[in-house]
Amino acid sequence: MEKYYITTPIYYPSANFHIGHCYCTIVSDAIARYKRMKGFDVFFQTGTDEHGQKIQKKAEECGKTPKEYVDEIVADAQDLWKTLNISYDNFIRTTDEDHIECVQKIFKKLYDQGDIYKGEYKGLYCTPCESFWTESQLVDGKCPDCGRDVYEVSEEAYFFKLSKYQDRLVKYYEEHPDFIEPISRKNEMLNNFIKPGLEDLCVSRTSFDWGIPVTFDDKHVVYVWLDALTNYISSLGYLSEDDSNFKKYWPADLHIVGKEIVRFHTIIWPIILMALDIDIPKKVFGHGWLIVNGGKISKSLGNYKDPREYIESYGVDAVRYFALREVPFGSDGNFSEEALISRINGDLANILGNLVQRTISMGHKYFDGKIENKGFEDEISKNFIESIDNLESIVEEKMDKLEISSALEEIFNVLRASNKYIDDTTPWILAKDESLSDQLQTVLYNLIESIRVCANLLKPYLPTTSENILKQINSNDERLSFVNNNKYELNQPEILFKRIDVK
Ligand code: ME8
Repeated sequence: MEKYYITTPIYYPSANFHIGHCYCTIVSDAIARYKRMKGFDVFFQTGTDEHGQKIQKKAEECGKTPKEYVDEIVADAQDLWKTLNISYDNFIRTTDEDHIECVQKIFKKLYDQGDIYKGEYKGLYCTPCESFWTESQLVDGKCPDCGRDVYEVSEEAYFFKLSKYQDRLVKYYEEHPDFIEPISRKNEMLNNFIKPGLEDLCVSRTSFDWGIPVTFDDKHVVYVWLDALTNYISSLGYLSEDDSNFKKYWPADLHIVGKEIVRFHTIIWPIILMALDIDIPKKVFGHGWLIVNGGKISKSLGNYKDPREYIESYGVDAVRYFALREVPFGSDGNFSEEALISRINGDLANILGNLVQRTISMGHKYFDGKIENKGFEDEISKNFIESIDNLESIVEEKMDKLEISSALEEIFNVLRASNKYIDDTTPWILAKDESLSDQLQTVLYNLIESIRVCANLLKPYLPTTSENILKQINSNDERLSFVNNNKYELNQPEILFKRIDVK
């Protein structure tokens, strides 16, 4: 069985999880489910990035220890992923003991081989914010975060020799044109960061202690990005006694990341891996952001809602469908409740729900729910069946290019064509003539086959709805093409998606 290792970023448990975080996780889940459906041995990982100054501060503000603080948020995140039907195989926390050990071993290894060295960090410092800044980052000469004075500081720190690997990285990009997608993000990396010259990276801090201690110099904690990126291999047992998962699943097939962290995943991460002499992930995909009312999602802007509220109001698959369908994967997109409702009414209720409801009702009305293929053929039906048969390979082509919205669009085109097939074949007229009974039954059979194939193809995206549809047509046939000789005994139809009154 071919393996497929897919990851989401590991999230900071520093603020409430919002619909933007769900976006990335839903997309990754749909890809993981799709690959499983295609017979891959999938390892799908998500998790939380729990160290660093930011989290230490938040915890202090809440009067908790950092660990108490993150434990609560992590439990909440896991609850949210469960509600969204996220089928991860592993949830990693950077406070897990085996992760900590792995990071420490990597740090020591890189130090021993001379890729990490001790030096001095020189820069500008804002004491209240405990942040380092460069001259160009200041706003009117003051801290860009709090507006207070900064002063020059030097802190003892360890550095990682990024610069030594610059040429190898560029060569890697050239030899692996699919490594970074979309292509615009690769150009951005090359032009904005690599061509001006990579500087060695500060990889330890001494001014706070909520981090992984450097084993041989314990006033230092490991820089949070070195800690976080390592999650992708620590979870597989890299440098541990049992590294069988590492041997099996590494390199990752796909890291899905937001556009603002592409830099960490396509410059720092591959260089760490080069220094460790292990393979580089096959692909890093930098997706866009979900924007709410034209801006970032945040409590202070008043546009934040707990994603569970949307799920309670509209159902989990409506939220999943919106995330997957509305925005072409890679671009930014606007999230609004109006747009969500419009997708529910337009696609889920009118096209999908309506088709299933109409077809099953006619099956009961005309044949007591017992439907089989009576072998009637005409041009309209032939074309219709052909479109059902072509769908699987079209969806595959789109999914291989990570064009998830287009894959869904194609499935909905067939669902739309199924509604049109009803209008074209007019079953209610056929039903008036006893001698056309076989023709009528075949029309309904073709429709149910279309529903069956589409429901199976929709499983990665709308798992609950697919299951519900297959239950309604009483089928467990998972084949993804038109089958001639199924026999159906339909269950009663149930409404899949209620139309939402916008008022
Ligand atoms: O960056 N729309 O964590 P994070 C789409 N811990 N995606 C969004 C979004 C939005 N409105 N807001 C956030 C981190 N995201 C690090 C990752 S990986 C080794 C370490 C995405 O919690 C964001 O783009 O700040 C990022 O990919 C992910 O959520 C986690 O963000």
